[in-house]
Amino acid sequence: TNIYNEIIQSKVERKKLLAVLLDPDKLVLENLDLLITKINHSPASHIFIGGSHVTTTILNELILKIKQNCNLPIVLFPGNPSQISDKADAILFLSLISGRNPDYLIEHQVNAVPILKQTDLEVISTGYILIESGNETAVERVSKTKPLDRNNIDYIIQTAQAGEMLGNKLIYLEAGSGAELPVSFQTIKKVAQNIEIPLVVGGGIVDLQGIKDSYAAGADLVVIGTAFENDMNFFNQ
Ligand code: 1GP
Repeated sequence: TNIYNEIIQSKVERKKLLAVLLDPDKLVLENLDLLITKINHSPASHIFIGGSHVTTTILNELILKIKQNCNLPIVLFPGNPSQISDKADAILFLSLISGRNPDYLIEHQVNAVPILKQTDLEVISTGYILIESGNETAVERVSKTKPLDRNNIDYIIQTAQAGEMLGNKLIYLEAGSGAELPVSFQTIKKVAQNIEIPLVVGGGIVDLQGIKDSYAAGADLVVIGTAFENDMNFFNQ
């Protein structure tokens, strides 16, 4: 199967997608079976795996364990090239196009190529746009970039369109994990109206209404990390 084609197909059919983001740094392996059961009973369509300090050894083990009991596609959402595992199905090949730090625009991507060439991972070019969300988030700290002004929607649109013109296959509007404010309804709406490629939205979405609102605004795929991390019954509310 081709994960990107399935995302496109869902967009055509207006079927909304949901990714649960698992951070290997925060997972307790003993709880994994229960966690997977909860994911299997949730509306999740994808599992994203990523974090700030992940090592490959844990990553391989974790993915293999998930795959034993779960059929959802596993997509890497890496912070740097050390977070690549050939056990996953695909990788969001991110370029932080809201930032002006060459390391996260192209340097890490160049360094990742020799590793990616040794895997069968499906590589999905993703324009990653960090948007100001109240508090300083890990993405901002780690990438040493400034998020885009959340009120300057025109500039956010322009950034997304630049990503699309450069050949990105997805645009990811990111408020940052644990963000105080999620990406605004208006921003999602305007960006969705102005690009053709699928739109991913995440960061700071803490209830089911937030997911619905993001879909209604035009998000094709919503990412939930912290809320599910804090409450395994999040999707059964
Ligand atoms: C972070 O968009 C994801 O990259 C999810 O954020 O942890 O706030 O759900 P949360």
